[in-house]
Amino acid sequence: KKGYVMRKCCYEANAKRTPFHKRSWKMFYCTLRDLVLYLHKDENGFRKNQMGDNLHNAIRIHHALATKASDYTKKQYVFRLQTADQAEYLFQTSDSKELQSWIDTINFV
Ligand code: I3P
Repeated sequence: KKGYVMRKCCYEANAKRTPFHKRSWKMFYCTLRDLVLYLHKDENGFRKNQMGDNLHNAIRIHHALATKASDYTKKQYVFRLQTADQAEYLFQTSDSKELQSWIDTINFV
């Protein structure tokens, strides 16, 4: 699965709260491959380097959980991703169909 999403970091590994200057929403071209979610700047970045422009922008989703973030009311179509190493992110998708599709893809790969 591939597509543009907005992402916000909430917690880093080991449930460490993301510092204020790193908590803003950012757009990424997101691709899921081999249990890793790669976050590229744009589609160009994806074509140039299929493994990710930046390995820091790769999220391992083995034993991760995606759920609708119904408690987050500032934006629509947002899901929460909790990773095995206890990091946590919010992702905003474009509509309810995309929302469900990302959640299912992440949880059932
Ligand atoms: C963050 C930015 C985020 C906001 C976050 C801010 O500031 O405004 O949009 O999250 O609030 O810290 P900055 O741009 O300086 O990084 P929301 O959009 O969810 O409000 P937070 O600290 O309450 O997560």
